[in-house]
Amino acid sequence: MHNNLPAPDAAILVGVGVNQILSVADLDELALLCATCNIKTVGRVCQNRKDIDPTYYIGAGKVDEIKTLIAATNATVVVFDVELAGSKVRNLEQAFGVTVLDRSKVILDIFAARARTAEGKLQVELAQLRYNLPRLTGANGVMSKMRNGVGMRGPGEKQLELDKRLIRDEITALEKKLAAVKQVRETGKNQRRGKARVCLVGYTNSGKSTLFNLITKADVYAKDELFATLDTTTRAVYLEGKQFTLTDSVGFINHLPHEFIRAFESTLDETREADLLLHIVDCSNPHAAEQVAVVNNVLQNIGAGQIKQLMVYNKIDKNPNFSVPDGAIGISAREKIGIDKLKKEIYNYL
Ligand SMILES: Nc1nc2c(ncn2[C@@H]2O[C@H](COP(=O)(O)OP(=O)(O)OP(=O)(O)O)[C@@H](O)[C@H]2O)c(=O)[nH]1
Ligand SMILES: [Mg+2]
Repeated sequence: MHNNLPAPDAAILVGVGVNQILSVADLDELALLCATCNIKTVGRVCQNRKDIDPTYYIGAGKVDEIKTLIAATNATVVVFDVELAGSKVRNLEQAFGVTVLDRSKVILDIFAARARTAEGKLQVELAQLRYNLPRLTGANGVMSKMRNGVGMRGPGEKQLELDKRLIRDEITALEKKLAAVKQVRETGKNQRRGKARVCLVGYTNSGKSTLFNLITKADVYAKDELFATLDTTTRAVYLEGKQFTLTDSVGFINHLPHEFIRAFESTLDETREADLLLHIVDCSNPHAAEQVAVVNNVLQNIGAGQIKQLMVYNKIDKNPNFSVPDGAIGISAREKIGIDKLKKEIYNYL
């Protein structure tokens, strides 16, 4: 027996553009998500098509091409940058002979590894169960990814029905637990009543926690990785005699699994009930404009689309020529540039 850490999984990433043109460069973000899960990218494949293949999502020719690539690269997993139905995962695994994951699964796994607080853990567990439920099958092959043991038992309709019922029961139990945690959170909220609430929102890795720590002198985990923050932290801030609370929370990403939005209901409550949103954008990211649209879309979805936003373009040190749009502010949370101006804007709003 060796004590060595397991070798990272080697993955082939697959992008599928349905009625849109994708290139392998569009798989950069998925590669980063995979790296966060200790999955190394060894190959990238894209296919653009008019519609989804009913068996494999991608065409049979592409399936063969990927099979060859798996053999050539010794890949142990194939990761699709789309959400796959359970039946397609099954068909693809049969064709490839290795594990098949989709983007949502990777994101949920990162969340599971990151959750720290009791509430965060419950929320992730709930999201995972909701993701797993429609994907449960009677098959219990070695490639089954039901890691919590449920669904690992034998095939057969009866067993499957039983497993589904177990999961549904577990979902109900988790929902109850979360409701209790939410009650405690509400009490905390009452104590903060009367103070204006300011919330940091933005794409993952845009610098929310770095700015939060700078303004509140807190010590929230901030790192160059996707979804460094999962739990919500709120601190009181005093600004020249005026008081407000500042909240740092989970970042958003393109194609956020919808299970996430439902499960993170209570975390997202903080955002929904904010008086002002500081929308943090990484202006050094080439996809900054797209990321702003994604964040606004999620805010719409969670019912926070109407809240007043102050656009804050961060990491200006990395992109000094960036032209900050009217009404927005350019800052560097790390190099402490533009922070006084930002505080002044917040002050004026209060
Ligand atoms: N160059 C530069 N890097 C920054 C700046 N602000 C933050 N960073 C870096 O960007 C990375 C992400 O910062 P975080 O504060 O963790 O970002 P976040 O928005 O909280 O990310 P998640 O919690 O993962 O959603 C870290 O490596 C920071 O050091 C900045 O103004 N300039
Ligand atoms: Mg963070």
